[in-house]
Amino acid sequence: MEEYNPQKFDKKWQKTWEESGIYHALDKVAEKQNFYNLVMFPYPSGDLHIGHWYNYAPPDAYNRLKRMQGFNVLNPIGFDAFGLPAENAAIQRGIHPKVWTYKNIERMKEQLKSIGACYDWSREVITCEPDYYKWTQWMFLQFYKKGLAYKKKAPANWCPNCKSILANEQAEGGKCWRCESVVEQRYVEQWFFKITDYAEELLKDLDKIDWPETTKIMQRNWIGKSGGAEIKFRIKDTEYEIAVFTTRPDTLFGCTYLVLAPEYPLINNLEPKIENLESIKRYIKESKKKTERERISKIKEKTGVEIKGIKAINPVNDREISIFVADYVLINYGTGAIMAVPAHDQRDLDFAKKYNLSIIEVIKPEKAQDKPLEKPPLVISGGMEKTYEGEGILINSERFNGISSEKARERIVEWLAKKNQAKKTIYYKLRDWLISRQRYWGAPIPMVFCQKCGWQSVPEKDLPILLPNIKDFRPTGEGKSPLAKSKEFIETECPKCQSPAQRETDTMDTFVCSSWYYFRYTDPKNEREFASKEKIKTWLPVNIYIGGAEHTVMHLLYSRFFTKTLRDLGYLDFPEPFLTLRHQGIILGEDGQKMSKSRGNVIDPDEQVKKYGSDVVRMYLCFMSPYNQGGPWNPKGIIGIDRFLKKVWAIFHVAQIDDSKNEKLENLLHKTIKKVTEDIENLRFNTAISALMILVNEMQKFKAQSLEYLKNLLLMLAPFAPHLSEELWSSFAKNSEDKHFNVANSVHNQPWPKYNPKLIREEIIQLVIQINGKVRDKIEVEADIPEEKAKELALSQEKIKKWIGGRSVQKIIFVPGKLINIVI
Ligand code: ANZ
Ligand code: ZN
Repeated sequence: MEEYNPQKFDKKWQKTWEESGIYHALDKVAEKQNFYNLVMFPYPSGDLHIGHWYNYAPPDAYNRLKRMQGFNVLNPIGFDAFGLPAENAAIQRGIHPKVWTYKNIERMKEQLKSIGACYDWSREVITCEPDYYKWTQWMFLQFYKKGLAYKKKAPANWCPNCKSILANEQAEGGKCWRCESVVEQRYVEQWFFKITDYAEELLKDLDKIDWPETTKIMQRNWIGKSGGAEIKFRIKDTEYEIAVFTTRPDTLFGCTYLVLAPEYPLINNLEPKIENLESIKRYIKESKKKTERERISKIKEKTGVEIKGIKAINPVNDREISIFVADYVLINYGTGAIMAVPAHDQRDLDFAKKYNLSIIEVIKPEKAQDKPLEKPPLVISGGMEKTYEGEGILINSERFNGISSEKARERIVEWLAKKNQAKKTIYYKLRDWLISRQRYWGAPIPMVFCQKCGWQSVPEKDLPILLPNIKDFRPTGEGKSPLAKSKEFIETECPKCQSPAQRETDTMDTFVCSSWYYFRYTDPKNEREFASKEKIKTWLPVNIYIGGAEHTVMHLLYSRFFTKTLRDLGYLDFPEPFLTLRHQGIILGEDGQKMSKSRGNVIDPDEQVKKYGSDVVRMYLCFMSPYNQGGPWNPKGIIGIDRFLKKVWAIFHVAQIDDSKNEKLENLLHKTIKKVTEDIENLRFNTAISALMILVNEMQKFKAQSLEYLKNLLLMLAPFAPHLSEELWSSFAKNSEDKHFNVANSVHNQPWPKYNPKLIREEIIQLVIQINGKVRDKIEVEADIPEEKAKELALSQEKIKKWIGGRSVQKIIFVPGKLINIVI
């Protein structure tokens, strides 16, 4: 017998598939339903690692099922080629980013092809190609026209290592997403996209999409909707007022001072009245050095200075209270000022204790009695360690005493609103998306600055604004893009008045490029549009999107924003780009640790392919664990899959053909078809493979095999082991000349097998019926009887009816395949 040697045929089939164009998606196929299957495209990092394989190989099994089920599937791939990752790597190696990027793309393409996935390479998209970024720039211009792109001086996250400004999403927790350096604050002019205009819709539409709940929660928190009120505090003896944002207006009677962010503009206006101006100014200057993360840290001691000479008036009781500047209050959230309630807000309590400010408890952790208390308890202050931040009833709040905090929130705001001192408001934590990068390797921002006319957009006909091929592409470190060094690039004329003007030298955040690539795949060669409306309609929204969870508040949020904006611009008519989203887990080293070169636990997929062939690697990745969990690489596990495929190979090579029926095997076959179909549909690749293993073990017991069973086995293996299946399909067909095997056509073009429900004869089991834990009856039922049916059946048994004897049933516990317990 010829041995299983995938090295002999893997490459052959990959080449055949590529040359025949079998995986090319046609835009319209009569009687076929379109299905857009998308995987996150890689950035050209240099080498395909096992994580890439995990992102791409199991979804390919899913993809192949869809094809065989008769869907017209679009399964494209490309490269997210601009951006910091490629640029940093290029700088480290002293190679030009473009050279580096294209070299990597070439290499990664070869590696990607060795997965044997059915990508439609004819639609490849590379974001650093001018015919792609022309449209990235075009989108910028549409956003600008709509008022969704603007330039503003703003404090921004500066990564001292990457020497560039980062978006908030890329500096989560105060660290650079690329190199983990602690970011600094810089105050510079930057381009922004107004994603905040879509905050509410981005939040609301999460309910419309089938995404992992954890991912939705992260986006919800990132958008951070907060309902509350703005309360106005007058400043004594002036015409000024300070508005604060609070989510707890019910605690107003406990407000004992106000705090302004150091950047709060009113401080300038009040200067003449401030008695300690010097120390205030010093404090403001000091706080500029701190990052936002340091400022809001729960552990770091809170600092601040009282503004002497001015007082605020608490609108609920006209009490005079002090005003502080303190940097635990941020300028870019709410109104930049807060009312401090030390008894019920931990940050305020920490601060109050440090500066010896009074603490008034106003919420008691109790249920409301809905009538005012006879005698409210006394003011409690000092000695408090922990705040009570929950709901309760009001105390020390004059006529609101005894009312629930929820109700009091409404009533106090209504009351103050009449005096024009309060209004309900909503704030979002989401900030506008900062897209300027002072870096070379990105799409130039298509704007021109003219001394006379200000910022002007480049006329659309002049796009793309090409990224010049400059030698010195290193970041300057002075907050300017390397493009600023290229006179040729900068100098241009004003599109409006034709006088000399200068180009914007910042480039766009690479996440702009990746926010719309899935549209381009539908129409990758279009020179007049980013994609025609018709093509977009043909394929989008994406049916299923598979990729890592690490871009949850970046790529996955930005893409939703782009889709909504393009909808409002009239280019499409759906609100969400990705109907279903699934994340793969992470593959760990054999030692259960994260794979890293320094630990020496990295698995190189190329080596594995060399050793076992592509199918074994693919199939092992599908088999090793539930897809969304990942887990440690297990060398024994992959050997197991190797054995399995050898077994399959052997069955096909030693079998005598005998088409007589075998009832038991036939039932198992149909059960397996059902299970494998359902499991792949739900990305439960591991259990689908287990079912195939059971079937193969059973088949192995027979010397002679039925052609029909063999054929069905191959069809089910095709999504997981496409090379082996194709090889056996073609060679076996040649020898057998059987009608079952259509040699002229690839196994991957065959229809997916259907199971016959009649053949899946259910196993009959004994279901025990208990009442209050005591066995009272036994009935015969189908093993997989649904819960409702089992309960109904149990309750209708005469014996059971007698035992219940008209008493009411409290609860019914069902243990599938075993028992039912009726609690009365
Ligand atoms: C008084 C109060 C009493 C508050 C109380 C809370 C508890 P979220 O839910 O995150 O929106 N706050 C408002 N603006 C702020 C800013 N710019 N910097 C720092 N803190 C700010 O938080 C809203 C609460 O955070 C607001 O409600 C305010 O403190 C504070 F028992 O007002 B609260
Ligand atoms: Zn001009």
